[in-house]
Amino acid sequence: MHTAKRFVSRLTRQTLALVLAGGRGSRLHDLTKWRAKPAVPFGGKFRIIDFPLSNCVNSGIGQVGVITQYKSHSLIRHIQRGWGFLRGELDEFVELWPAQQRIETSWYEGTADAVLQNLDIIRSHKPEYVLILAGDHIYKMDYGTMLAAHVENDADITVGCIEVPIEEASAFGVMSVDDELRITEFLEKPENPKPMPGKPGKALASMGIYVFSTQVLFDELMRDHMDGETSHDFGKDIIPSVIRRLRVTAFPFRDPVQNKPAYWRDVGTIDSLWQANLELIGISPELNLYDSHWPIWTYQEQLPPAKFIFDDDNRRGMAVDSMVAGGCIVSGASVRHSLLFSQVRVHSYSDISDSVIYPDVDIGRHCHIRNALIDRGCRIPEGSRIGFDEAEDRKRFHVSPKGIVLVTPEMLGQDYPHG
Ligand code: ADQ
Ligand code: ADP
Repeated sequence: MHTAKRFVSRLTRQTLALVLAGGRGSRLHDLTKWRAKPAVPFGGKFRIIDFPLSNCVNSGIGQVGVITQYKSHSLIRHIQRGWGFLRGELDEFVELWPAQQRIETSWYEGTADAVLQNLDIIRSHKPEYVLILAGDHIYKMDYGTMLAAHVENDADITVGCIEVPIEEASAFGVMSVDDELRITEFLEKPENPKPMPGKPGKALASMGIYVFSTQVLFDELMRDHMDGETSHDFGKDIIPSVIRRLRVTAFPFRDPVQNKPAYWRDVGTIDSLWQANLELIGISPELNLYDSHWPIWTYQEQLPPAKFIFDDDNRRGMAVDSMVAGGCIVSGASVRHSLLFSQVRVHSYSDISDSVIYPDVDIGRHCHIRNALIDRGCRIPEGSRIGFDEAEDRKRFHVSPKGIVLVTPEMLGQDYPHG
C-alpha cells in the first residue's frame, strides 16, 4: 500500500497537465458571449475550471499549462488571481498558454493543434507523461489512478471514459473495448451510438481526457500536423486514427468508495448548468463540496458573512433549502431552493425560488423570480416577474428548452460591472 502510493506520486511528479480551455461553448448562449466556458461560475463561489485544476493539485500534479483562446479575459484574470500559490522553487506552476503563433501564424485550430503549437514549451519541461484535460467539466477525480493504469497496462495512450445514457451519447466520442479495456473502436459524436455489451441503455463515452506517453504525443501530433485532411482534433482525428496502430486503453472513471460510475457533468447547456448547480443543495448531493479531503481551490474575494435581516416593516429576510455565498444580504425577502453567489442583494417583498444567481446581482423590491439563471452584475428592476409568463420572458430574455430563463445585463440594457 505504502509502496503503491509512492509509485503513484512518482508518476504524478513526472506528469505535465494541459487544460484545454479555449473552446467556444456556444450552447451556453449569452453566458459565454463574453467569457470562455471554463470561466463560467459554478457552485456558489467557483468557476468550472477550478474543478480540473483542483483535481491536478489534489492528485499531486504540480505542473499545469492552461491553453486559452476565445474570450479569455475573465479566465486569465481568475487564474492569475487565484492560482498563483504553487511553489516556483519546486518547479510547480499553473501557467497560462494563450494562442501566440509560436509555430503557425494562426490561432489554435482543433484541440490537437492547440497542444502542437506549444510543443517547445512542453519539451522544455521534459515530462514522462502528458495529461490532456478539458477545462469545462465538473468532477472530482484522482488522476494518479489513471496514470497508474496507463503504466500498468503498458499503454501508449489512455482515454478516460464513463458510461452515459444512450440517448445522450451522440454528444460524445463513443468507444468499444475488449476484455483488457483496449479500445477497438472509437467514433466521435456518432449519430447512432453503439450500446455497451449487456447494457442496452448505456454507451461508453470518452471524457475527452487523455494520458499520453510523451514521445507518443509528439509523434502523433507531428503526424497529424503533416496531414492536410484533418481538423487537428483529438476526438475527431487523433484517437480514431491511432487505435489500430498503438496500444490505446480505456480508463473507466468510477467512484472508488461507492464502486459505481462517478459524478461527472459536462455542463454545456443552460439547462444542465442550472440543474447541476441546484443539485448541490440536496441533502446528500452526488458532488460534495464540503469534502475536506478533496478541496476545490478558487480565487475568492475577502467578503463578510451572508446576512439575513428584518426590514423596516419587520418582514423576515430568509433563505431555506439554499446555498448562500459571502457578502450576500437578504433583507425582508425570501429565497427558496436557490443558489446565491457572492455579493447578491435581495430587497424587501421579493421572493426567489429554484434559481441560480451569479455574483454582484441586485434584486429590487417586489420581484418574483423562479426557474432563472441570472448572470453576474444584473440589476433586476423593482417589481420584475421572471419565470411566470413564458411569452413575456421570451420577449426580453433567453428561455431554455426546459423553461429556464437566462437573464444577462445586456438583456436588461445594462453594462457589466467591470466595464
Ligand atoms: P467536445 O467537448 O465537443 O468533445 P471540444 O469542443 O473540442 O470537444 O472541447 C474540448 C476541450 O477543449 C474544451 O475544454 C474546450 O474548451 C477546449 N478547446 C476546444 N477547442 C480549443 C482550441 N482551439 N484551443 C484550446 N482549447 C480548445 C470532446 C471529445 C469527445 C468527448 C467529449 C467529452 O472530442 O470525444 O466525448 O470531449 O466532453
Ligand atoms: P466574469 O463573471 O466571467 O468575470 P465579467 O462580468 O467580468 O465576467 O465579464 C467578462 C469580461 O467581458 C469582462 O472583461 C467584461 O468587462 C467583459 N464584458 C462583459 N460584457 C461586455 C460588453 N457588453 N461589452 C464589452 N465587454 C464586456
